[in-house]
Amino acid sequence: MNGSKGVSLTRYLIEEQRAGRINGDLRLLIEVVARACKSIAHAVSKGALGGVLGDAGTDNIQGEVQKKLDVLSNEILIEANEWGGHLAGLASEEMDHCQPIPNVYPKGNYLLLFDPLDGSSNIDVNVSVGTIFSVLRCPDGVTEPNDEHFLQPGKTQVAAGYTVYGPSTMLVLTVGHGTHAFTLDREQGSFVMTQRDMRIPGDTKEFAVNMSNLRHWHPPMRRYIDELLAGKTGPRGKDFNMRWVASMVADVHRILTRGGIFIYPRDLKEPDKPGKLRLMYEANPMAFIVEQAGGAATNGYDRILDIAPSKLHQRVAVFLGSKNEVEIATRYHRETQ
Ligand code: P6P
Repeated sequence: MNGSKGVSLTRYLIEEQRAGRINGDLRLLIEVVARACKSIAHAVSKGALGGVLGDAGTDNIQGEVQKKLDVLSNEILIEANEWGGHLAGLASEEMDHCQPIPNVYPKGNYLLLFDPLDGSSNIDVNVSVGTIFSVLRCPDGVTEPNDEHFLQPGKTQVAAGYTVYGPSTMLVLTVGHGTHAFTLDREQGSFVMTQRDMRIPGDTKEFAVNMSNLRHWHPPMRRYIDELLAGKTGPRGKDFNMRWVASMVADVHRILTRGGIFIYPRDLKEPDKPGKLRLMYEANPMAFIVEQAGGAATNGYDRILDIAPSKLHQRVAVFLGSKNEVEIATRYHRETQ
């Protein structure tokens, strides 16, 4: 830990509020989301003993089979956030449309978007999964937000974070002033800062991609990966290593911790889709977190945080992580425009 021993998430947020960088409602929102993530961590950690593994028997709007824990995590986040008075609405990967806050509760000025359990295909094989969240301001004067009100570019986010349910449960957060990591102290039941100001090295020898899609990639993506695979004898002059957890949260956490580049490009397997990952509640929050840690995030051509959304569940190609690698891969794509 770098000089932040014992600083709880609550204390960090109070200090951010005292410094005028966040207000009380945003502090409450983040505390509530963190508390919901503790409940999700508890459910995930029970595994087979909790009776929550396996499929829910339903599909989400993405046409993906929902796991029981997808549905449970979604319900935990909704129940935790709807009564606090800090939100005007929320949106989730697991729900077709956004959900306004019921009129029985007071409304706030924020919009919360989340992927309640990213990487859920890994749950049944006991591999790390995570929750990803993004916070936007609700447009002035809007008390019944609809999907349109959520369609704001990622650079307008006021906070973003993820919780990775791994060997330890860690919440990684940015409110626009650096990226910080908090580890769940299960005995105290609180998140404690274990890394202040995470920094992603500009260079790396590690890439994360699903290589089984190689034959479907467009030429600039093939060129970039072929050069990495050529190693010392190739144009990059060094050997690279590969990791692919198939949980974005786990792969991004590794990159935040020791560098790397994460790629999910558009491909010819589904040519009508601009990518696999979702812009609003996967790519945008991760891009904010990564940029605040000195990294970069593009869709191969443009900065992800500059993309003007057109649909709540729209997909996007993702190149994120060590700045110099993202710049090389992005340059190769721009050269083909
Ligand atoms: P593939 C999980 O389903 C996810 O949305 C991300 O967390 C992960 O990076 C990616 O999809 C894995 O995709 O095609 O390798 O299964």
